[in-house]
Order: sequence, then C-alpha cells, then structure tokens
Amino acid sequence: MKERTLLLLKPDALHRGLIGAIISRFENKGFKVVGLKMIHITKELSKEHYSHLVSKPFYADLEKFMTLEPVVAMVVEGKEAVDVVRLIVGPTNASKAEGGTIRGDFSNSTSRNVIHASDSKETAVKEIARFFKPTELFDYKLSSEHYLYASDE
Ligand code: IDP
Ligand code: MG
Repeated sequence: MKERTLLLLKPDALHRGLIGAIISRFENKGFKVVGLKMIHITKELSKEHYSHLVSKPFYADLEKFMTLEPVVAMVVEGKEAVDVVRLIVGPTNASKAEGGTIRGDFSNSTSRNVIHASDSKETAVKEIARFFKPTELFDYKLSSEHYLYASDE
C-alpha cells in the first residue's frame, strides 16, 4: 500500500512562483518527499517521457515548453500514492478540473497545466528511474506516519 510516484512541476509552475504552494499540497495530505531537484529536460528525455504523445499535433509545442526552462522533479511516498496524487492533481484539461485540485486551482489550460504525475504503478516505477538515481532518493521517518498507516487500512 505504501507507494512512490513521480511529479514534475512544469515550467509554468516555476514562472508563476507556485513551487511552494504545490509542494505544500502533498505535504498537507501526508505524503513524504523522498526526492527533490531542479532539472533541465532535454529533447531526448522529453521524447522518452512523452513517447505516447510524440505523434500528436501538439507534441512540438509540448516539447518546446518542457525543454526551454527548468522543471522541479519530485518523488513522493505514501499510501496509494499513485492514485491519490492523481486525484490531488486533477484531470489533464485544467478547465474541467474541480476546485481543490492543483490543476483546478492553478490552471485553466490543457497544455500549461502546471504539473505532471505518473498515471499508474508501472509508469511510476519507470518514471522514477528515468529522473532519479537510487542515491538521489532518501528514506527517513515522518513524525506523522503514525497517523497515516492505521492498522485497519
Ligand atoms: P497527464 O499530464 O494528465 O498525464 P497526458 O495525456 O499524459 O496527460 O499528456 C501529457 C501532457 O501533454 C499534458 O499534461 C499536457 O501538458 C499535454 N497535453 C495532453 N493533451 C493535450 C492536448 O490535447 N493539447 C495540448 N496539450 C496536451
Ligand atoms: Mg500522462
């Protein structure tokens, strides 16, 4: 039940000074940040990460957007992290995202939707390995973990 998932705070989140506000959402929910760094995504890495989208008409714009400016890459850990993080993030088209989700509160766009999150457990394993070396991931105990893993869940 304890899982890890990958997040990328996209260039629009950095430009708009939203890094702290976004990271707080995951901390407030009880997730533990186990990896965090600023990186520059190359065109090659973009093509690998968005391999399911390279043939789409919007891919050129997506690649330019994701590679021109730095992003913040982050791994969070917690109960059912992959699914719960996707719920906190909201749907791809932020115009349809509910208030209370990150995309619902911070974006009104499909392409500039401030954040990426892995979409399945299998994808999360691949994406964490794509962006983080094992030595860049850290294990420590949150004092609140006691509340997060109740014995009846
Ligand atoms: P996700 O980010 O919610 O997982 P994906 O379908 O994996 O959504 O798409 C990856 C990213 O590609 C989106 O977050 C968005 O930035 C961009 N994107 C997806 N669909 C469209 C579109 O129809 N128009 C423009 N950009 C899109
Ligand atoms: Mg996706």
